[in-house]
Amino acid sequence: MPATCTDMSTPPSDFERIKANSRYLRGTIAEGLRDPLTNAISDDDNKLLKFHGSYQQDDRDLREERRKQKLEPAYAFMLRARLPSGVVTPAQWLAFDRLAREYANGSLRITTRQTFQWHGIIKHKLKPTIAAIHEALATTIAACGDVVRNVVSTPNPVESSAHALAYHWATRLSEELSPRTHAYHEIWLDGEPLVGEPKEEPLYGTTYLPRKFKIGLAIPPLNDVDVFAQDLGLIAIIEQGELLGFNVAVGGGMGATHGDPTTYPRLGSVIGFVTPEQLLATAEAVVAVQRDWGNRSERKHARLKYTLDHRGLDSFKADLESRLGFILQEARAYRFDHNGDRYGWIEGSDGRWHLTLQIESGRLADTGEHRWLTGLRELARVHQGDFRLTCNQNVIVANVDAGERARIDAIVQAHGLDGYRTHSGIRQHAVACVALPSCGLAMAESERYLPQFLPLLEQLLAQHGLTDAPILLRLSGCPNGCSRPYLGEIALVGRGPGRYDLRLGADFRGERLNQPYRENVDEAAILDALAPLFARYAAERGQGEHFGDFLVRAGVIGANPRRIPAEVVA
Ligand code: SRM
Ligand code: SF4
Repeated sequence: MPATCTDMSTPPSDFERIKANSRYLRGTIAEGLRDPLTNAISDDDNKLLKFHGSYQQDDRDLREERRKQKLEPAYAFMLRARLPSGVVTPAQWLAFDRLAREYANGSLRITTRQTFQWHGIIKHKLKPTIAAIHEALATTIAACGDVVRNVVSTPNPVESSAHALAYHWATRLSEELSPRTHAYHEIWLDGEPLVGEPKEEPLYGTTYLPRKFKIGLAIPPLNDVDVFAQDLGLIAIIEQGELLGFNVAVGGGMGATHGDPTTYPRLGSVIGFVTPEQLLATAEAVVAVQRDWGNRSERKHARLKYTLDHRGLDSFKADLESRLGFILQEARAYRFDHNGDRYGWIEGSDGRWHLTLQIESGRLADTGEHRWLTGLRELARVHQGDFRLTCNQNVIVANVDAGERARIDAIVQAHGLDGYRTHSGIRQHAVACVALPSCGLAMAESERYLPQFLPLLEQLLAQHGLTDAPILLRLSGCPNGCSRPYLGEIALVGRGPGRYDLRLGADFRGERLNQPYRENVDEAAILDALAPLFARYAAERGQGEHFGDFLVRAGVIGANPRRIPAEVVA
């Protein structure tokens, strides 16, 4: 029995008590928001607040100084929207941009799950911010918490009719699996307070899920959502322009804890194929099995990946099929080419155009030479189509008439948003998580380190004529893996200030995990380790061979066992 297994007679964790007693996520959040004596809310409410899309944080740059001055930490709230498939209308963009400038820290942050985060909202501004998001016809409910999160999907639904259908299904999933509690309306939108005991949540019950649950839908050949990093990954099977259905992959996840081998990143296992008509029932049943089987004693072992490894894939599938009343079909063949974004203009099948811009670490702000927040606001003022956020933290100006392209290009250029044209291969494929100063779990810098680290790598690569080599670089400030670093050809995972684990050798398609290469090293040691590998890659690589594949073929690192069964990869 794997070490992750916990005796199910172990009492539930404290978090379970908090959920059960919360009257469907109400707790005393409303009262806490009104308390003028502190900028914080209680610990219990803070746990419930996540289900409403927000985290209490404190500015870690100021923590020590405020402690010395015997002041309360600089508390503020992070807020995350729930935007299925990352679709944002220009009107929504303008509303979100205003909130960033008026209530948050002056930036909008595109996340690795194609939505927006606002940082630095002080307590009494949280309610008006959420109300304004609601007015803009969006929501923050279930953007965090032990529920099905924002459903992500290949972010270019207007590229073909099959893409549009995939978007339709991702949105349906997001709606169907949303919590039903009225607490959100009561607390944030001045909805009528409930009298008596609530009777809600047919799927989730009073204790919701044991842990967060993520769903992603990919359309081959693009794996731009990293479908195997999802609790439930769906691979659209399209033949001759027709959406036949979806391969189902379960048990993906990235999070781990340093020094604890009972926690690990895992790629989803493909267990079969369902038709579009079977999709909602299947997703709901997968969620229900995890609801009933997941570990509610030890949150570290509560994700679906541990449930599967503990109970066995076969018994999971058997229970799933008995709940569904049908057998999953054999998984269909598919092939992914890559998991990055396609920069620049692309024409859709209906003759409309889509422009993907690179936004370093997804941070839209006006800093230094960058005028990116303003640039996107200017685009939103004139753009007639919509925007799509990507899981690589970028943005697509989507659905543009051919005649409008020049006007869009001019705004892009005027605000320095056209870097995608000239960026090195590694810069185009770099993703960094937020980390310091807002993330309470960060052990090292990530987003703020990327601008320092990238030029050093670029210099090394240039020495070997590798400036254009597309290499997936992922930085995370801790092993939770919010940038999906275990799927980077090169990845840094934070250990402590200025120190990282260097991991190497994932593939370019999101189908193979990387391996540790150096542990707990500083910048100099990272560059020393990489320099000879770049030299060998330049000299010995095969035609079109990617860096991660080369490292495995050359025996620099062992191939991490691939959990995607070879027979379904065409
Ligand atoms: Fe994450 C926790 C930021 C995508 C795995 N993540 C956090 C928190 C909320 C820290 C906390 O719990 O106090 C971070 C807030 C930082 C801040 O100041 O904004 C945070 N995660 C992010 C974002 C913003 C990273 C980014 O740079 O874009 C991403 C928001 C996604 C969204 O819009 O929903 C983000 N997080 C991810 C991903 C990637 C993905 O889902 O594709 C992962 C890995 C996949 C997975 O879930 O396994 C991820 N975040 C985690 C974990 C580890 C979970 C685990 O199973 O162990 C934590 C910690 C936890 O849950 O206890 C975490
Ligand atoms: Fe924070 Fe760690 Fe996630 Fe980075 S990977 S945002 S440091 S929790």
